[in-house]
Amino acid sequence: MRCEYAWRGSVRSPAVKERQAAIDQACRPGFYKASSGNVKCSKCPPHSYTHQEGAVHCACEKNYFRAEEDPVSMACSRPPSAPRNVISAINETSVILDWTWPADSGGRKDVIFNVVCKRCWLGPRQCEPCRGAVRFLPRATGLANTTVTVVDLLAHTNYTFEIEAQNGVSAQAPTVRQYAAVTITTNQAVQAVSETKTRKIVTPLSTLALRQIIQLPLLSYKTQAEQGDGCVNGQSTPSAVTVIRKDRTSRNSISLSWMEPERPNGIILDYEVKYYEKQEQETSYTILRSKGTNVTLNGLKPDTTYLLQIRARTAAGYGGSSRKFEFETSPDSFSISSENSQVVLIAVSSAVAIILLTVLLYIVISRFCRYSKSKHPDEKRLPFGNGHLRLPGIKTYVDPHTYEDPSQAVHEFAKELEASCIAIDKVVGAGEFGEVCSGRLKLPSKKEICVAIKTLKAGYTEKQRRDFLSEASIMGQFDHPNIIRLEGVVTRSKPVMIVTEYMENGSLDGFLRKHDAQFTVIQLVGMLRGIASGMKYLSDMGYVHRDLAARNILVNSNLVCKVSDFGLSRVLEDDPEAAYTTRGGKIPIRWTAPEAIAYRKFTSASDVWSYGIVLWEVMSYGERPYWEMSNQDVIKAVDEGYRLPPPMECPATLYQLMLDCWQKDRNNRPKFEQIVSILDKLIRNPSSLKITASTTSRPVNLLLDRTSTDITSFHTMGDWLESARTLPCKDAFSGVGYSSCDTLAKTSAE
Ligand code: ACK
Repeated sequence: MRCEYAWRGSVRSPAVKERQAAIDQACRPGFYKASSGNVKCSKCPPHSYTHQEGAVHCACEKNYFRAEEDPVSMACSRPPSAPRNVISAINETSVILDWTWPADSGGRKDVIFNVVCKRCWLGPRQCEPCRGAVRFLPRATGLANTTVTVVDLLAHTNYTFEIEAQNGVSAQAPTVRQYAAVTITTNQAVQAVSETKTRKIVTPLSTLALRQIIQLPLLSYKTQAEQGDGCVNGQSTPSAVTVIRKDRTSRNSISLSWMEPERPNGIILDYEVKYYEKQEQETSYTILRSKGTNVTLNGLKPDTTYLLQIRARTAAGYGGSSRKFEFETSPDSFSISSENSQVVLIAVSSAVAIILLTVLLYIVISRFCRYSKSKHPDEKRLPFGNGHLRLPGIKTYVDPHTYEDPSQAVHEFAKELEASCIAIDKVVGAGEFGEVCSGRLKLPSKKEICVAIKTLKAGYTEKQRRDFLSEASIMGQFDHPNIIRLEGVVTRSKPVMIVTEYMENGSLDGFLRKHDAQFTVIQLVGMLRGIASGMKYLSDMGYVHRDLAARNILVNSNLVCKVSDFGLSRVLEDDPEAAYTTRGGKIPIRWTAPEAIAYRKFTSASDVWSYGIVLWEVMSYGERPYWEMSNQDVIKAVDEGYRLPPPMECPATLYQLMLDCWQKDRNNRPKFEQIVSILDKLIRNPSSLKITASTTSRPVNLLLDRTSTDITSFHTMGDWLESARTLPCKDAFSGVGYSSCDTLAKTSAE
């Protein structure tokens, strides 16, 4: 009001005069005025310009446009970038395509997707537009959501789907098509045949036959490495299988098992096992496909040498073939057949004798050897190494504390590296004992690799040095794609260092927070599967982690998650989450099972509880478990039967798995082996992930034996506790129809 008055008045302030002058004047370059009259010149909106005076609008910069209906005051925009992370889940002759929003929407909100279907032939790549009955649900063009179902495809046929992103200005840049493509085959066996040569016999393992193919996207995230330190893995297909073991041989069959490739670079969908008679020189061979890491080759000739190669397949394709392994079937005289009962008798009695001898040997050795002073007081172990006996076929974790001289343990399990082979590039974090750096390791006649280097800061005590190196003694005993790999240690010069493989995306909790809501459920389940597989390996080795949490999982550039943090003193000293309990121990309360908090009962089953918390952290993109509740309140609530509610949009199947991991009775929790197989089944059957916990009635055991409410309504811990006290129990988990791991496995298998 006062301003208006001043304008009308005869005496104008300098500011008012200036403004009036701006209105009266023609606009300067860089400014425009859409209508003449009493309006001020406006600055050109983003991505537009004027070079002349008196402009009534601003022209768009190169490669930027304005849609017809865009006002001149709107920023110029451009077509979106391509959709990302396309996933296809095939079910016989239909496929569900799922993708994520383009990284760049071009500065507009009106992004839509069009799906183009092409039928392709292998060999010289030829495609033609899909004809006939192929149907898209809801439709092929103008999709606002990031999913489409394509039905009525032909069986045994290759298709390429191009998913194009468009916005209101795409029509103005018709030459730039921004699309992501995915190629699928509606029948797995046929695709395999086309890759073999000469006489081919493809034998899908009937019980293991893969009915669905999931094509995970080539995962690539901008990493620290890509930002400048040159540490990019660059590999997308799995590395070669290097360890193959013969388990059993008979006249006509050989059973084999193998280790997962060292770098799976994604989820392994299956393995191709190719074998042939050595004397046939690969002119005729058989191919088997196996979902697991073992296979039995049947129908072989007695006393014959076979050559065999294995390669793993992920969504990125086949990895390199293993070298050729040679195996022989037993000669006729070794056959165990019903006609030769005498041989059977001899074989059985020899086996019994061997078992008895082994047991006897074990008892004698147990008497003489000191039991391991394990860090798990309830779990006694037979030590080996350090002059102790190794029992063949049993690989068990050895507690470095069982060594009188712990530095001996380091040298038994970790390779000593020359400091001159290590180049430190930059500091990436801080550990309990010193800095964590990224760098490179170049060993003689080996390729340079990227590494993480943990250093021991100057002025350490002997105990600190021992504790620091104990992590290497533990890590050095493990060899698994989901466990952080130790490259070696530097102990003979200063600074003392532990060198491990480099994980470009750092800790999982931070990584998830940084990429909030950016992954598909399948990607998250893929990560969780990796963690479960690493934990299965640790529990098989008899190692109890005690501090499994997203902050102790590292992620590489291929989204492979690896369990880390194996320091002996770690749980007591290192973890900022660890708090003192009434019994004096220091424990990361929110991640720890009640029996471990109450009476220090740390077992693989308590690790499973922690895994359930990691599952919750992953599905909530790094949310803090139990939010702002105090440790004391968490202990009390968990003890009273309260459990964390499902994270937003969490599939019901995964929430059920969490609840199973949080069973009060540790014997009722699933084993890591079961968790791996449950997650595998979910990955192979993505529709089982479609029902979210927030859209179903609550699971029966959300609050164990307490009453509760619909889980949709929990937004804060307060809501959850409040409703838990007041509202009546609702239906059981009707949408999914299971309430334990066994039934979960069954449901997802179906
Ligand atoms: O979340 P971050 O970046 O990942 O910060 C922590 C920090 O060091 C202290 O632990 C990072 N870090 C630890 N080990 C590795 C590794 N092997 N590769 C890459 N980063 C690592 C961790």
